[in-house]
Amino acid sequence: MRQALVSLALLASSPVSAAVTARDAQLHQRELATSDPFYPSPWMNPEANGWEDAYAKAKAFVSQLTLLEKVNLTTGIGWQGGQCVGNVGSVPRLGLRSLCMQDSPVGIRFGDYVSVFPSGQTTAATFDKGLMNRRGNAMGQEHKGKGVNVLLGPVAGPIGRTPEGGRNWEGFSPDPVLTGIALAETIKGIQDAGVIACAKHFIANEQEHFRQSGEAQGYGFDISESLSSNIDDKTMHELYLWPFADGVRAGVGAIMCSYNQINNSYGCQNSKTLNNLLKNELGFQGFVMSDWQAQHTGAASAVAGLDMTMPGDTSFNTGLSYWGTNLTLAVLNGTVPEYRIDDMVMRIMAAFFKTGQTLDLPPINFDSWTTDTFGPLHFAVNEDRQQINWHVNVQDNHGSLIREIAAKGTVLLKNTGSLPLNKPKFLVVVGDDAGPNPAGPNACPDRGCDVGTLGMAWGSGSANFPYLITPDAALQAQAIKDGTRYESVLSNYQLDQTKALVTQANATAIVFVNADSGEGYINVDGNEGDRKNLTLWHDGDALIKSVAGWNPNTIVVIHSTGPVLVTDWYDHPNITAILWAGVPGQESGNAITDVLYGKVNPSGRSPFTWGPTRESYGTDVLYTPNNGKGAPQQAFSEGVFIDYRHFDRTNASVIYEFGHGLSYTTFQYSNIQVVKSNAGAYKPTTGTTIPAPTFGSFSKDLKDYLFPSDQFRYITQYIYPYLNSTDPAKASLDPHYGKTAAEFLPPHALDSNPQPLLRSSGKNEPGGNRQLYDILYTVTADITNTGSIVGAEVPQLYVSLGGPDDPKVVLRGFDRIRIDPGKTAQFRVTLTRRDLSNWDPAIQDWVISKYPKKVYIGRSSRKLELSADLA
Ligand SMILES: *[C@@H]1O[C@H](CO)[C@@H](O)[C@H](O)[C@H]1NC(C)=O
Ligand SMILES: *[C@@H]1O[C@H](CO)[C@@H](O)[C@H](O)[C@H]1NC(C)=O
Ligand SMILES: *[C@@H]1O[C@H](CO)[C@@H](O)[C@H](O)[C@H]1NC(C)=O
Ligand SMILES: *[C@@H]1O[C@H](CO)[C@@H](O)[C@H](O)[C@H]1NC(C)=O
Ligand SMILES: *[C@@H]1O[C@H](CO)[C@@H](O)[C@H](O)[C@H]1NC(C)=O
Ligand SMILES: *[C@@H]1O[C@H](CO)[C@@H](O)[C@H](O)[C@H]1NC(C)=O
Ligand SMILES: *[C@@H]1O[C@H](CO)[C@@H](O)[C@H](O)[C@H]1NC(C)=O
Ligand SMILES: *[C@@H]1O[C@H](CO)[C@@H](O)[C@H](O)[C@H]1NC(C)=O
Ligand SMILES: CC(=O)N[C@H]1CO[C@H](CO)[C@@H](O)[C@@H]1O
Repeated sequence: MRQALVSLALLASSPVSAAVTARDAQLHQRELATSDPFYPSPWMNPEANGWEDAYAKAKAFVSQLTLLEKVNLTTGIGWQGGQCVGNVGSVPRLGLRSLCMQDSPVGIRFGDYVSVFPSGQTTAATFDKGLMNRRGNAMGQEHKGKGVNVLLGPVAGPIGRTPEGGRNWEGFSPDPVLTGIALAETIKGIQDAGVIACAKHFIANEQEHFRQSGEAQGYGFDISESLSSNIDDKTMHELYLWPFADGVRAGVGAIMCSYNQINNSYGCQNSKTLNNLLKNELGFQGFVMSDWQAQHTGAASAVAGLDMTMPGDTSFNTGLSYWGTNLTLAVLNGTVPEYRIDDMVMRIMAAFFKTGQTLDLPPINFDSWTTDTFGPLHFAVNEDRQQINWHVNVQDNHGSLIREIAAKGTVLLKNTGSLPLNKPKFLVVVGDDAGPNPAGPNACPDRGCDVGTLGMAWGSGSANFPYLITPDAALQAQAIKDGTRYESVLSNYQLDQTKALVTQANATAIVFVNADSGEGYINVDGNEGDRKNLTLWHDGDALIKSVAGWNPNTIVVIHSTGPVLVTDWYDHPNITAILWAGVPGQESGNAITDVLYGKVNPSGRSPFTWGPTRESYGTDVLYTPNNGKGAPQQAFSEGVFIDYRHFDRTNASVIYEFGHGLSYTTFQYSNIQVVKSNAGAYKPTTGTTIPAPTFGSFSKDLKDYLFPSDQFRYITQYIYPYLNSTDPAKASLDPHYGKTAAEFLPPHALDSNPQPLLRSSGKNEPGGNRQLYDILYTVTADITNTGSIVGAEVPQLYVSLGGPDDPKVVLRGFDRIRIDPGKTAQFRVTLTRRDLSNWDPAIQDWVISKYPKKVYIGRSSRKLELSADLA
């Protein structure tokens, strides 16, 4: 079963449980979704734009490598085998140490003296490209300073198909254009700092439940395969793949394939998604790395496009690998063609050189598995005690950037005039979420609890706080400065004490509430990664309603990993302001104080819709297996209609729409202008690739691949490229060893001839056909600050593509513009061919439909004050 490559094989072997429910039986009656094979795996293009120098350097290096050294670079050394969350083998002969892969998208997981940045989702809410870039760059610098080579972020999968999705906060927004821009800016920032970015998780990794069968079994679900995300080709292109195209165009060096299956073929061996979509159509030149234990086959994953396996062992700490020894054997016996292993290593080393890294790497100066200064270099097996932590402080002055992003990512959802605060007479701050975790900000491993203020959500996407400024601490400091009387009740349940305070004359009440989520391996209060509901935690609704019942000036601040239901109280007359402060990172309290007091005039915009009920979103996590013991089937039948596209489809009412956010000043929109450019007609790409190149040569004598005998220091459980025996079947430890390539590889998997280019791909341009990015229109509008204080506005441009199957409008551009009172600024967006196209599955290309198109500019997805035809 594990060797099944083509999904049909998997289908054929899917056990039908006797206890299937009626619904399950129905599912079995129809055919499960399948994924078409696409082979051979594309090899690098020496002329790919932006990669030419890197290619030349990689070629010079890879040409010197032996097969064993090549295999070393593709295979992790095993879980907790080295200092980072992932390490590959080294090339001592040429002076290259083990490359270090490290979480996370908000900082350095398991690091000390590191910063904790606002979440991706909070950063998206700034709608500020410059801040997205600077955040990426600052995180890149911190990783660089610790000796990390690959930063495992940013995230575009999940994109946020369902608001309950546990890891949505790690990504940016359910809108693909906002996510695509944020992903690209973060990648550029990280890679400018000299570290490879790894965009993840590719692709359709939209929920935590059932992402790995083992994890699901741990929760008591009897399934043997991971969830399958079943997506049609049009939805794939117009929604889920879109941001990754921006990432590839930005030059991302690595992409992580995901745990889930796509159309019943695993993310790390799906030749359609990896070979066809990513490497061929998008022209991705970097390397594909597996998520941790997401690899399920050896040769099959190699020919399907996987380039690096993480953390290298078949499952944690087996000491065995699908690659390592097995990859050496597979190349020697011809199951994996020589050009494929060469291409894997070319991709890894090209990404390495492209980001300015050199062979004389500084040492890794931290350890993921202990904060002790001295400890085992190989933690899993407690071997080689030495200094492993140098406690290098890499924070620089990133705290001020973190504060700025968190403040500018805070969304003022409602304000009837109580904000900004100006030396209030008496401030009462209420709620668990205003205070500290009494056990410390890092008390819960990987932030796997919801105690105290929500500065960071849980899972591998977290990092250790160097400090955490709570709202209580920062607001109290401000109060003391202002001569404001200040009291706080840092609990949701001290209602008598709370009432006694907020009913006093002159009291302004600020209620802090939250809702948390995270990665599937941690269960917090019955939330197995994904949220089990969309309500506030710790009876937050009851607290808000109580306080608002007692106090006429109640301000609510929400920290959360996505939308929560505010339906019961958002229009309460005593609730004078509501703010969403996302997941802000270490400067939480300072950032919210800046906004509440008007030191930062709010300009954050909601990167998702606030629906009235859970059901109103039209999508939800699949919480119960629906395919017997086989892979649960998640049909993405809503197509591109997620979030605001869904609500707009039926003109359904929402509480706060996508793109909504208020300011302390006012803006007026006027004077939309559309200028058409002459881009010429679209020309499909034609021609072929070069034939598959190989670099260097290798011996076919198995004796040359045995473990080095002379004084070789063998580390227990370590994954090596070597053989234990010149009998390949013995060396592989695989009872089925000897199956020929023809027996288990699909047609063309070994083909090294020049391959036809796809019409939608670039000749030499990563990201797709160059002409998809031709500018067809430039749209401008004037934005005037009609209030009396300086502020930033986030004008948004939406397009109606006009067809019966198209969303009412789709976001295509935005900016965050600071405008002085009384002054006018110009908002300008260029619209590309891709922006105005639909994916046509029949011709396999982007096409501009015949339907009339319109452009809208406004302050949110539902406040579209200006419009014009795109003629
Ligand atoms: C999944 O199946 C749908 C329906 O046949 C197809 O349109 C789509 O391209 C497939 N996607 C993948 C990745 O196999
Ligand atoms: C492979 O990597 C291991 C671990 O870093 C190292 O000990 C070994 O020498 C490397 N093998 C080769 C052939 O370079
Ligand atoms: C080789 O791969 C097979 C699975 O394909 C696995 O059972 C075996 O343990 C691996 N061998 C080694 C030496 O890691
Ligand atoms: C080649 O090696 C791979 C990896 O160990 C193994 O799975 C396969 O059965 C081998 N095939 C032949 C023909 O020896
Ligand atoms: C404080 O409360 C008293 C009693 O209600 C009222 O007279 C006074 O105007 C209030 N002062 C402020 C600054 O709100
Ligand atoms: C929703 O989940 C949270 C967190 O587990 C819990 O505190 C809350 O009580 C739940 N809400 C409802 C209405 O069950
Ligand atoms: C608003 O607050 C006042 C106390 O100032 C209270 O009497 C009133 O009932 C509250 N309004 C609502 C709708 O709860
Ligand atoms: C959508 O709803 C709004 C507000 O309820 C209403 O004004 C508008 O006419 C509706 N539009 C359509 C197309 O139904
Ligand atoms: C996979 C495997 O068989 N590994 C063995 C190779 O040889 C070393 C040294 O003799 C053993 O310790 C490994 O277990």
